[in-house]
Amino acid sequence: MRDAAETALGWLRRGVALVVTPPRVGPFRPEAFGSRLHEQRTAAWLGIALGVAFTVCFATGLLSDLIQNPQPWFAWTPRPVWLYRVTQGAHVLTGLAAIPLLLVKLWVVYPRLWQWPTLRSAAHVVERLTVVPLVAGAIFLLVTGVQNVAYWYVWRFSFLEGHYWAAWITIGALVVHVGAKAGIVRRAWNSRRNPPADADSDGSLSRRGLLTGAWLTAGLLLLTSAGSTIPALRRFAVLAPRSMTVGPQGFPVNKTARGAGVVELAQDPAWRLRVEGAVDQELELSLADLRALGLAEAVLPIACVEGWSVVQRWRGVRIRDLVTEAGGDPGSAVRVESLQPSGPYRSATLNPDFVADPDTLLALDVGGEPLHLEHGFPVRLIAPNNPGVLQTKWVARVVVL
Ligand SMILES: Nc1nc2c(c(=O)[nH]1)N[C@H]1C(S)=C(S)[C@@H](COP(=O)(O)O)O[C@H]1N2
Ligand SMILES: [Mo]
Repeated sequence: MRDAAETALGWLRRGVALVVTPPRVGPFRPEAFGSRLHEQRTAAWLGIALGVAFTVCFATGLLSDLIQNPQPWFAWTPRPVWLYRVTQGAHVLTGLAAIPLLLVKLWVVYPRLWQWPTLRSAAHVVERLTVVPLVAGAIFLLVTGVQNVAYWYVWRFSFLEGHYWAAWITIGALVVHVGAKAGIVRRAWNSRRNPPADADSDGSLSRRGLLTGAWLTAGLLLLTSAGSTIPALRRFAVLAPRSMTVGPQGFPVNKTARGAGVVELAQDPAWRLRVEGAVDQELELSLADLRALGLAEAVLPIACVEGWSVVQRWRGVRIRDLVTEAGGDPGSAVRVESLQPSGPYRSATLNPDFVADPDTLLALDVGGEPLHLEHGFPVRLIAPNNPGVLQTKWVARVVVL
């Protein structure tokens, strides 16, 4: 009994000793991480860049989510027509640029994992613990984002839900982290005019060299990816999974007709567009009937959530004309439904601003020819400033709400 108590006390003493004095082995040796590059100012500058990238990425991602899942307090607008193209391009590009920055940052700070004493105060404990969701969340977001852009759907969970909740967790942890590191960041910022001497006479990589390398890598990644949404950069877009000019009628296809299960339905000569919900009338219109209504023209982008976008010249029937034709109120909202039997993007709801917009079309033609089956033949929705996922292809029904 006494022996046991003594053994326990011995263990306790050894435990306390271990917490107070660091073991002097492996990564715990004081000289284990000799490089000057593992220092606070480098970490702070990378942190500032990552903070900006993740904030832009978070805000644009949240916006995209809101547009796709509208809330009572939020109404997206059809003007300016290019806005979603810009915000979603920024979402994907800031995420991509964050990849090399995060890797360099983790390399700069990882020696701190072995710092002694591990835990100094309650605030320090909280700060340390939030690093876990911060790093795990950031890596999760960047990896799943890249996989999604590359159509590499390997997860068992819903990408949208996983990405959405990880974003909230990461941004929450980021706020705590920025709060804890504000002093270090401020010092780095204030010393930007006269940075401390960067003795690189020994020929090893300097602090400035490391940072320049990080900015250049991020820049190169942007340059070689942004061409899927910025036409001027198209010829550099070697890393972009989709080219703006490759596909039927000279632009990409997201969901194929076969993938959507509409190959036969869309080419059936008996196809009619049904317009429902207005008073008690119900219209059934053939392609010839639609052409006879008169076609309007609009030059509008398709802006996919995956970051690519492309502007095309569309011709089609104005949605608001269809609503009036069916005896409906032009101030209504409208749901557009596809022939596609199932899938999350088989229908889209247009709020009254979109219905009223003269550029919101059920398009029959693109680039001067009838739509290719892959682009939504016989008719597809094309609306200004509308996310690609809501530009419903192979439309069967328009419901006035
Ligand atoms: N019915 C239907 N329409 C759809 C989709 C879909 O899955 N089903 N995908 C959308 C997505 S994600 C995009 S980006 C655009 C792309 O249009 P495109 O394939 O003609 O380029 O179509 C949209 N229309
Ligand atoms: Mo898309």
